[in-house]
Amino acid sequence: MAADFYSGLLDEARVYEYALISDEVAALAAYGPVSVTVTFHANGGVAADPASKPATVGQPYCALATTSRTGYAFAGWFTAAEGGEQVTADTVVTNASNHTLYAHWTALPYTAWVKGISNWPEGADTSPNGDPDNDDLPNLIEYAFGLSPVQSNAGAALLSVGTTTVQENGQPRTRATLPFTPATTDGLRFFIQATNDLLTDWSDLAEVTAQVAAGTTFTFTDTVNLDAPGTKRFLRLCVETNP
Ligand SMILES: [Ca+2]
Ligand SMILES: [Ca+2]
Repeated sequence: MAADFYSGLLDEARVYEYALISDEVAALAAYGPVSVTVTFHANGGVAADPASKPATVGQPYCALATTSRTGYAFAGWFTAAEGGEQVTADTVVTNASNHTLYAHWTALPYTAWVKGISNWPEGADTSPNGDPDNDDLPNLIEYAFGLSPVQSNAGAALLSVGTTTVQENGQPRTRATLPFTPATTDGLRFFIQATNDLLTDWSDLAEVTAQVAAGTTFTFTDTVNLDAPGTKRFLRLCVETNP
């Protein structure tokens, strides 16, 4: 009646759930490998790949599923949708029942800001490019400059193009400047884009993320001299979330 004894041990394992001690795991393994199905619950993320996999009690989980979620950083697989124990590829399987692992997520700074605004209108587009207050400032710009995404800031002077004189080969040269003062740099990247005539596409001129600090005016100085007759230059600031 070895088969009865075997199933009896399995029942005992179910009672213990996650709390099998190593001796018990070894005892189970001694009667042959116990296979379970591990299901991956993305918990708000895109469907896990794979959706499930077999695992063996007493052995490590090995490769776990992948998933992702816009605006969030993956924080790992856990034994519960909230809280629970973290499971990694090296974690030894002690749950002798089929079970589910849940993705946990950490909100990225922009997402945390969105969640912190309590009075979004019903159905408002809270994405970085959304503009529910119709002030022509995308939500991401409102975040970067400390404005309200639900209250119009139309006409706010966030950028002011100017000029400065630089010395080049001992000669004074006039160049365009673009000063701006972000309220935060948390989770953001800042680029300067330029075009000579507005007819061609804007192109990235410089990434200035490392030089920009919250609450401090950063002045970008262009690379093109404006002294030659007919020279035109257009600069703009581009803000992106930092994945
Ligand atoms: Ca807006
Ligand atoms: Ca606004």
